[in-house]
Amino acid sequence: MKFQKLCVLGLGYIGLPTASTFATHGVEVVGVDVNEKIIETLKSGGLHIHEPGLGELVAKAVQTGMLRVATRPEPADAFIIAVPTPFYDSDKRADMRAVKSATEAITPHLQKGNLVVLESTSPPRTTTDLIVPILEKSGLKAGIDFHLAYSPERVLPGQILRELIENARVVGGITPESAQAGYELYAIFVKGDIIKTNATTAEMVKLMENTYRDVNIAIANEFSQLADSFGIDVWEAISLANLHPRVEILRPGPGVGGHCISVDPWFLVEAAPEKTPLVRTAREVNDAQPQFVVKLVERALGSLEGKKIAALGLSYKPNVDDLRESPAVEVVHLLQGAGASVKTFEPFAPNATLSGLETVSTLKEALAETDAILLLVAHSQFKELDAENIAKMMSGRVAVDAINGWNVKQWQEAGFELTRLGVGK
Ligand code: SAJ
Repeated sequence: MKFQKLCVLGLGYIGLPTASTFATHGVEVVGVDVNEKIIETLKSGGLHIHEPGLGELVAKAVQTGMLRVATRPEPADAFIIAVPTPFYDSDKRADMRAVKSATEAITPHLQKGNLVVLESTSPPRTTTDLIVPILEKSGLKAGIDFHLAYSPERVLPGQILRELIENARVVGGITPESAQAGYELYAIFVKGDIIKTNATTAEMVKLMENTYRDVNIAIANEFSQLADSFGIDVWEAISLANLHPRVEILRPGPGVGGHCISVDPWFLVEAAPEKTPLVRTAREVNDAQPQFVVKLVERALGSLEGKKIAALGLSYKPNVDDLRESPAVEVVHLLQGAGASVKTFEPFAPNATLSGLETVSTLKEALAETDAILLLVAHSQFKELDAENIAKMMSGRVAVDAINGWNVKQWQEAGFELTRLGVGK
């Protein structure tokens, strides 16, 4: 198939890099977002998200005239849907409203021979059961008059531009011809293998990948609680267990955050509640981990009431600025709920304002007159902190390390009583 013009719906962490990459590979791209602010920002040469290298890529795509942005789709050879699929907090069901309305926006422009690809992470059977009926309102038949495929995105935030091109890509078509059309579209820039399958398998692949990771982190977190009870060091035990050639235990921590791994397993639970006891329990174990961190801090300080704590890190993982679903934020809320007064410092988002949180923009401000220092995110700059220096900046000598980022000896020598997650006495 020839793809001269492409419409990408949703200009977020996935859509914008995808649109720009196609544009810099010779395809005319219209990037669509319903958020007018985003469109204005992009039109004026700005960027609404942070991702290394993305600014330069977008600028290049725009300057060559191959990328335009708009609030509505227009006729094209192919359409890619890359809008968010969050979940409803109340019952953890997938919120498919953005996918639905993006699909509805394509329908009037759909022509014979077009290809539509859904990239948004979605519950199994979304492509066949939700997307097909909406697109067929055009009067065209899916799989006969137009191609339809699902292709999950598997890039890691922070490395999106490289992984977009190099990662293996799964393309699931509602017919073999649709899978082939999807293959030809991504072959424009993907250097990794492109594997064809059916749409529902491709949907499951994405959910299985992130659920696998969630379950594996859950067992690491459960081990951290067991180690605490049995008076051993989970970090030592994990490194010894990992000497086994077929064992690879992940890292415990304050919980699992981000907009993917802490969300996607719920799509499986929603789709088959009676068949997912393990998946559900893993989610619950990871969601309970912030509470465990709070217990550690309480143990270290005797009580939390009226105590002053400096919390280091708010992002969902090291060296990123993304605060979505972050367990660190949850820990701070819980500490405050238990009567502590917490100052938070997030060097990757120094100006972030989060409701109910006291954020400061320097370490010095965070530490002034505090009883305890709490490490929540393993940012490189936090791991390298000098304990002697820290001691001079705060009044207390209590340190809690929730992610195994600090050297025990160094902190003890600086006079700290160091409590570590997963290390019992
Ligand atoms: N975490 C741990 N212990 C570990 C590893 C991670 O507690 O040993 C925590 C992190 O701190 C973080 C969360 O898990 O809070 C998730 O972080 P991550 O780095 O594992 O993954 P994400 O959410 O940044 O990106 C994932 C990736 N999926 C997999 O690795 C299977 C990525 O490839 C996907 O594209 C992305 O989800 C997505 O969009 O679904």
